[in-house]
Order: sequence, then C-alpha cells, then structure tokens
Amino acid sequence: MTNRLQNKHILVTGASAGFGEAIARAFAAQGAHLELWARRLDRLQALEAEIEKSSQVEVNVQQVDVRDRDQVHAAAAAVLKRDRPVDVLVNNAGLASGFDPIHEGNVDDWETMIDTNLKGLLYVTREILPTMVARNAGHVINIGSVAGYWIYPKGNVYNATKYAVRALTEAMSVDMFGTNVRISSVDPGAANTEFSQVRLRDVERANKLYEGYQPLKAEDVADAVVYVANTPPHVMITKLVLTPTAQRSPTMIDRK
Ligand code: NDP
Ligand code: 8X3
Repeated sequence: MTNRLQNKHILVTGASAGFGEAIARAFAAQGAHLELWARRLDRLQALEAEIEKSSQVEVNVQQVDVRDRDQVHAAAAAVLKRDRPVDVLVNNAGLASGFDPIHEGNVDDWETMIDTNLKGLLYVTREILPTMVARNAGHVINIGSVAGYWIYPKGNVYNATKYAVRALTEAMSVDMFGTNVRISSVDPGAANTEFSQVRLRDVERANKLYEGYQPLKAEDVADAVVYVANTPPHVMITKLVLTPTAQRSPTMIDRK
C-alpha cells in the first residue's frame, strides 16, 4: 500500500498507554511526526525517547489533561506554532470510570467520563479543526467504541459518552460538507489495555475479562487508525468498527 503518511504531522491524545501509545508507534513507523498528549509526562517522555531512537521522526510531548480547557488551549497553541500544520488529529484520550448500575453510580465517575470522553474531545477539536478548515485539508479520527452502538448492563454513562462520540463524528462530518476535511471514527470492541484496570480499579478483576478468548491488541487498533489515515484524499472511511473475532456485541464474547 502507498505510504501517504511520511512527513505528516499527527496529534494523538491519550498517548501514554494503550491505543494511543500503539497509534504513536504505528504512525512513527510510517515516517510521520508526532505530537503526543496525556497527563503522565514520564510515560510520554519514555515513548518519545524510544521512537526517536528507532526512527527519524520528530516527537513533541506535552502534559495535558484534556478536561482542562486552558491546558488544551496552551498545548494546542504550542503545536500550532510549529512549522508544520496538523494533518491528522486522533481524539483517543478517554476512559470508563466505575461499573455500577445507574441508581448506584458515583457522580464523580460520571463527571470524569463526560468531561474526558465528551468535553475533552470537543475542547481539542475546537482548537485544531479550524486550522484544517482554513487549509481545506486534514483528518480527524475519533476513537469511539462498540459501546457507542450497543448499551450493556452497567455501561450506562460510559455508553452515553460513546454514543455521543458517534453523534459528534457524524455531526462533524456534515459540518465539514463542502470541504476536504475528513472525519472518521475507529470503534473498537474489547481490547486488553489499561482500560478495564482504570474502570474497575482492580487489576485481577480486569485481567479476568480477557481470559478464554483473544481480545484485540492495542496494535490491532493502531493498524486500523493508520489504515483510515492513509487512504487517498478522495476516500473517507466514516466508521471502522473492529472487534475480536470472538466478540459479536459488548456482551457476546465466546469464551472457551
Ligand atoms: P488506556 O487506559 O490504556 O489508555 C487511556 C489513555 O487516555 C491514556 O493514555 C491516558 O493517559 C489517557 N487519558 C485519560 N484521561 C485523560 C485526560 N483527562 N487527559 C488526557 N489524557 C487522558 O485505555 P485505551 O487505550 O483502551 O483507551 C483509549 C480510548 O479507546 C478511550 O477513548 C477508550 O474509551 C477507547 N476504547 C477502549 C476499548 C478497550 O476495550 N480498551 C474499546 C473501545 C474503545 P493519562 O492517564 O496519562 O492521562
Ligand atoms: C470499551 C469496550 O465493550 O468495554 O469501549 O465498552 S466495552
């Protein structure tokens, strides 16, 4: 496949773990320059050192909490000052926090998910998308989820945020009508990252969720993101939903 990502400039949020970290490595392998954001700066710096050692690409990291508008604004301003425009924004930062039926839900967990998955994605997009419109070029790839297509017991507010991400992907796309700016989502099913550890706050319980079948790896999702970004400019993948072969809905997982 033709590599159209060489020397492109990619901003990935939530790049300190899981999908974001794998997405960063996968774009670097194509020769793309990186802007990596997350709260854990030490992890970003380790990833930066690793990528810069193994490839010729430029990597910039910034400590950003996407829930904080001022931090997002300052970080975006630093990115937009560089010589190259942002070609691809990957809105990946996100989480599930808690796993309770709605009547027992923790309101702080709800706010964390809404502030991160929904408002954070909006803050980042609002900073970067205008520069794409001005150039009449660019690509926003939102990381949604199968949780944005099917609700499941105790998924409630996390489901709602991912349904909202799906709605926003579609909304952004129609608002970009008449421009060359592409809007896509990559919507994965069960993947063994730190996601369930963060959600359940219990490593052992989290690990059990991935027993008895082959879940997605972060690299599988990164490959999908790179594929979506690498399509020719006249092609826009609107949604790419990928699940483990053993998973047919969030709750239908064939465990042996
Ligand atoms: P991980 O927990 O492994 O990684 C989450 C990343 O998001 C981390 O880099 C974390 O960095 C970052 N993040 C979380 N909150 C913030 C914040 N406030 N500001 C900036 N960065 C933040 O999970 P995944 O890689 O699995 O999740 C990535 C995305 O994929 C999420 O949107 C998730 O909802 C989605 N997803 C996950 C699936 C799965 O099964 N794993 C399936 C489908 C979708 P830090 O803590 O350093 O800030
Ligand atoms: C994460 C996948 O099925 O746990 O978005 O909601 S799921």
